[in-house]
Amino acid sequence: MAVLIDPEKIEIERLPTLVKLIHLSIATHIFVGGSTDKNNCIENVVIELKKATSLPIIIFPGSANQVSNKADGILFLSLISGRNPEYLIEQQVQAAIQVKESNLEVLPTGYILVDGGKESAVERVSTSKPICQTNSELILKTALAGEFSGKKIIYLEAGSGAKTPVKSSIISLVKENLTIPLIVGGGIQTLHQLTTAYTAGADLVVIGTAFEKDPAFFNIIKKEAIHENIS
Ligand code: 1GP
Repeated sequence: MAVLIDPEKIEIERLPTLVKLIHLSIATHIFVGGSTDKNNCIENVVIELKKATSLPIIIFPGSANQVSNKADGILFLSLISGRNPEYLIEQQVQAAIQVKESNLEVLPTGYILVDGGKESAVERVSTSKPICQTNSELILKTALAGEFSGKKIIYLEAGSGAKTPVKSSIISLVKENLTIPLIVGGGIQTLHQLTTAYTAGADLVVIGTAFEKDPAFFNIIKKEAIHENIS
């Protein structure tokens, strides 16, 4: 499981305490990023996290402004569910030299926004529409097009704070047809939803909002997860 930290939403002084809680949980990765980073604080957040943890820190950027050489890797995202060139290729071009000159592990990722039941920040910022979860064929075709275009990961995103996470039937369908890893996130707030996503075939599940709402959430996940044998 990956914990998502949005630099815009976290107070930097809280990070050491937060990391202790993350260490109690089953998290294997920390993702850092957000649809916006108005105060340009991503680098400071990464630096503070690196002081406190040896878990891999992966940038999950909302734009080319969110590249930090201090992290371990970057999801080099292309919003392939949308048709806005800004998020298909323009931001990537803007970030390219900085990424090239960094030591970041580059993880080319096909990012697919599906409808999570309310307008997401990704939808608002990218001005691109999510794919309806009833249109499983389009979601699958988009994921396959991502793999065939050379993406190394597909990320199925219902949007941060989604009312409806990605349906298990969608996760299974995409997973069965891909040969590359599948990340799933958006709206996962309970252990049941987490286990459902993994059982359906997610390789990594990302959780942000549930942890922001209740910092004890991952401790609960740890205790129950051991019981249910998730890792
Ligand atoms: C959003 O997939 C992530 O990009 C996590 O979503 O904040 O709803 O957990 P939540």
